[in-house]
Formats: sequence, structure tokens, C-alpha cells
Amino acid sequence: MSLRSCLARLEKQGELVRVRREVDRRFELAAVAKKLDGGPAVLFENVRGFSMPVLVGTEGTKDRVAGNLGVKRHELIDHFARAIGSPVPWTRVSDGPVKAKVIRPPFDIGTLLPVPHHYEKEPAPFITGGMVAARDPDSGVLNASYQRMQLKSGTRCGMYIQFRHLMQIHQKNVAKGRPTEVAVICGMDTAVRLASATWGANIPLDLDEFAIAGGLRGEPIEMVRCETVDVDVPADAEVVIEGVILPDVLEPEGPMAEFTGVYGSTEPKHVFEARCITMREDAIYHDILPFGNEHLLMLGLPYEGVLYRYVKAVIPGLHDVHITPGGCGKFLAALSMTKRHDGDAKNAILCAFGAIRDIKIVMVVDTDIDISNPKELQFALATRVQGDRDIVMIPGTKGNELDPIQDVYDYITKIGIDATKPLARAERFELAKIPGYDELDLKDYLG
Ligand SMILES: Cc1cc2nc3c(=O)[nH]c(=O)nc-3n(C[C@H](O)[C@H](O)[C@H](O)COP(=O)(O)O)c2cc1C
Ligand SMILES: [Mn+2]
Repeated sequence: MSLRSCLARLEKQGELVRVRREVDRRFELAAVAKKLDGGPAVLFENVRGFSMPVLVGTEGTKDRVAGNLGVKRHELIDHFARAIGSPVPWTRVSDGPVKAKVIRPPFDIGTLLPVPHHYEKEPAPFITGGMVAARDPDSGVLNASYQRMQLKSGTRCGMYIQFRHLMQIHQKNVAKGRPTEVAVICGMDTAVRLASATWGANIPLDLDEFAIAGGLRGEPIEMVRCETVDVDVPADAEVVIEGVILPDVLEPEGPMAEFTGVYGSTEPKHVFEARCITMREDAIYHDILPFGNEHLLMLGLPYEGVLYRYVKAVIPGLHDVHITPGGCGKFLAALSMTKRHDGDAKNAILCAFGAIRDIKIVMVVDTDIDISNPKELQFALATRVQGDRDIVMIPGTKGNELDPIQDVYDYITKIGIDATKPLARAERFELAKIPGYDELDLKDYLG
């Protein structure tokens, strides 16, 4: 499903609202988006000074993500895990809607695109929904990942790249004294968006994210060659900014309100220099509100697919996984499983830590707990955990640099919590039931 057909679907289902009143891209747009957070997607049709509308929230809830991918909510993780296992390679086409307008320098990105300025202490607008496509110089395989971009003047942006695949690619280029040619893709369907946020133990550098997106979509993504860089981009993207990551320049970047809900620091970061912008005739600018529900889901959902596939390979009793929004979509993983031995839960904890570096707290529960329900997780924590036996701590590990507590101590202490019932006394933890409750229909009793 393309972004355009997704919009039509959301509108039909009453999951899209249009804001026709003029909004300022500085704070006002983000404030409205935050008020609607967790609710419908929103299309800002009238951003002061721009004719291009801004769209936020197409992936705002799990139900919406599932609907966009044409699966049921409970099938999401399995669908994702399957796409990782059976990627569908993309195909090259000669032309596409994204080539309707081709704009060459000189231009000012901030004048052409209604990039919102989200939070108070940010020094400039940030592109938050841009997927950076780049080619690995060794294998030639494309990589895609989100990297935030701070608008500077003209064709220049700051880019914050943590040590994952894009950074590996860039370091290979730097070693040869070359810039990294990239294309920043703004405005795509759920499949490409989620695939671009996929990372973890079973996602190697030579696994093309556009092929994972093809697996999610159930058909190959059609891609077109860029005008000025050796990169391909989806033919039906809304906006593409072509350019290079400079090999030998770092400039101050930030602070930005990050997925942790707090501001990061100002530090020397990479610099992107645009060479060309291509866009659809009536392009939409696709934004992600940092620390919004959509952002946390887009971080957590792809990790759930990776986590499930990785842990399930070793722990067959694994039932379900959930990366909680309260844990910033990265730090807190809940697993439910059927144990054969009491030690199985701790094995699952070790496995989960191995799957994704960013996971800091893993909690394992029995299958009678709904891990997507915070109340049920707290219940398991409150009634099934014996502190001295069930909590393991692994100090001195590397977490995510943007975790404020890692910033303070320079390392992370990972915490594993076995909140499963001890097998020998499982009957002591049986959940009380009322006979007839499940079948009972209140309509028969009221009115
Ligand atoms: C909305 C969003 C914004 C993100 N911003 C950044 C960022 O600014 N820098 C970064 O290093 N990772 C960022 N990430 C995480 C990476 O995009 C993600 O881990 C990706 O899978 C890395 O892929 P790669 O290893 O193929 O490069 C962001 C993720 C999302 C969903
Ligand atoms: Mn990658």
C-alpha cells in the first residue's frame, strides 16, 4: 500500500484529521500534533509560508500500522519476523512520481520544505522522518535508516549518525577519502518506514532494508535511480533530498528533544550537503514528532520482530514480545513464555540482551499475562518476583548513547527480571476466575 492509498484508507476509517487553519511550523504545528498524539493521523494543509502540507501520525497506533500492512494487530510481529526471513528484492523502474520536480542548487532546504521546529530548546527545525539510503561500497547493497537532520543554511544540514550500518558505510568511504553519497527519503508507506528502522543481531549490513520492506508489502518496491548520487529510491516517495555526507567535517549539532523525551547535548556531528531535491507534483512532507507515540512505535515495532525471531530460535517456549512505549520504544522488553524449567526465563533474558544492544531491562512473564497491558506487567512484577533470586544485573555494559543515565555514568547496568511463577508452586499463583464470566453477555442483564 503506497502512502497515498494509506491516506485514503485512513480518511475512510475516520483515522485522519485535516487541519485547515494556518499553523506556524515553529512550535504550533508540533503542539497540535502532540495534542492529537495517540489519536488520528493529522494532515496540516496550511503551514504558514508553504504550499506543501505536513503529515504526522500515519504509524501512530499498532492497529493503524497493522491496517496499513494489511494484517491483524496480533499478526504484526509474525509478519515482521517473516519479512526479515524472506525479504523480497526491489526492482528498478525508469521513472516515477518522485521525479515530477527536480530542483538543483542553489536552494534553501528550509524554504522549500515545511520542516517543523518541534521543541523549545532546539536551535533549528529538524528533519525527523528522513530515511537515509546509501550503498555499501563493498557489496553494493543498499541500506536505509533514519538519521535526524538539523537544518543549517542553504543546502547544508547536520546529521547525527550512531554506530550502525550507515556509520560503517561512511567509515569505509572516509578511509578512501570519499564522501558518502546518500538520498534522504521523506514520505513513504508503512513498509518502507518500518524496514528503515530495523536493526539488531539478525539484520546484517548486506540485508537490504528495501527488500525487508518488499517482504512487508508482499511485493517488490519499485525504485528509481537518483539524479546526482549512486543510490536508488522508491519511485513513489514524496520528497527525496540527494547529497553527500562530507568525509572530513564535523560541526556542532543539537540539542534536540530525542526519543527519550529529554534534550541531548550539542556536539560535533556529521554534515550533509544537498546536491538536488526531487519531489512529486503535489508532494506531502512526512514528519515524525519526537517522543510521540508514533516515534516510540516506530522504534519498538521493528525491534519486536527482530527480538521475537532471535529469541524464538533458542527458546521455543517464547510466546510473545513487547517493547514498551514507556521504555522509550527501546529500553524495556517484556517477554511471555511457557517454561519447561525454572531457569528457562533467565536464558530468555540473556538471549534478549544479545538480540539488540539498546535493550536495557528485560522482564519475562508467564503466558497468562498480557504483556501489552502495563497493569498486568506491574501485577506480575508485584506478585511473582523474589528480589534476591529473580533479578539479575549486568553492570558495565554498553547501552544507547542517548539514554540519559548512560550519559551520566558512561555505561549501562542491564537488568533482567524473571517474573514467572516458580514451577513447583504454580498453583499458588493461579488467577482467580468466576465461572460463566467469559460467556456472559451484559445485554442479557441490563436494559
Ligand atoms: C524516527 C526515527 C529517528 C531516528 N533517528 C536517528 C538518528 O538521528 N540517528 C541515528 O543514528 N539513529 C536514528 N534512528 C535509529 C536508526 O534509524 C535505526 O536504528 C536503524 O535501524 C539503523 O539502521 P542501519 O544500521 O541500517 O543504519 C532513528 C529511528 C527512528 C525510527
Ligand atoms: Mn542496515
